[in-house]
Amino acid sequence: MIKGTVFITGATSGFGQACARQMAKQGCSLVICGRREDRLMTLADELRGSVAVHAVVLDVRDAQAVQQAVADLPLEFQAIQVLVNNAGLALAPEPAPQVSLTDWHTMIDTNVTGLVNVTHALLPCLIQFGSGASIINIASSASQTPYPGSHVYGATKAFVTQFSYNLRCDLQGTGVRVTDLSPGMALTEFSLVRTHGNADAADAVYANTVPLSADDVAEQIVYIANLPAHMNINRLEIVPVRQAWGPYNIHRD
Ligand code: NDP
Ligand code: 8X3
Repeated sequence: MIKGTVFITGATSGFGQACARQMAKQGCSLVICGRREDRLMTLADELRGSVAVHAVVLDVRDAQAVQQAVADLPLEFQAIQVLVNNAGLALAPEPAPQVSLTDWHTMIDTNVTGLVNVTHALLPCLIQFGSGASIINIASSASQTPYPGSHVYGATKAFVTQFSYNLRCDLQGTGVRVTDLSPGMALTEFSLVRTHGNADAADAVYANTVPLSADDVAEQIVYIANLPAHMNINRLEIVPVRQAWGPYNIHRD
């Protein structure tokens, strides 16, 4: 049962937005973050009809801004029970030699450094909450399944998976749970971002198949956060029925 506040990064779109809406239905008070202020405020206005919402325009890559945002949390939002480390992105689905170093850095800065920034800033709150608290890190099926064009993206998500496991070791005895939630293909703005705004290329990713929806993933987040306090899911990988592994790719002369 969620009695405290749910802190969601990347709430302006996709999983984070769906999660905010579903957590609001559970009656949870929310801290929602993202860089796009207009979207964030629209969501906050929508949800304030039912629950308390604190909206923070935040770039997770900025460690100082993250620390300040946590320091500035109004008293009523300080009992953080659930951290949903969701903000993240893939860039450039092209093969590695064609990808700019800037895109690689942006993925590392967001998916690795940003997630670490938020986790570090909120650990004291989560430990203070203790039994029943959860860190839910959104990794990806790409953290364990290599594929062409995943290069740094999949590697950042492998970091998220291993960081989740390692955190569990260090949080033993605190009651704080850690889960790596790893979705496969899901229809959000993810592919639009990945293709640098190429709508046709993004639509092609989801054409003639049935991806997960943002709500499918948000439901898993709500489920994990609501588990009895003595239970921890270490890793939960969810994929569409239509997504399965391929064989090794053989290069032939
Ligand atoms: P979306 O693009 O729809 O949402 C991404 C969210 O991350 C946005 O709210 C965006 O907000 C936020 N974000 C990105 N960069 C930053 C930043 N520097 N600081 C703060 N917020 C940021 O994609 P998804 O909902 O699909 O992605 C959510 C997570 O799920 C990501 O970590 C992604 O890697 C992962 N994932 C996605 C899958 C998919 O197929 N869709 C599958 C597996 C995992 P804003 O731009 O306003 O800052
Ligand atoms: C996103 C899922 O399959 O595009 O993490 O890597 S996939």
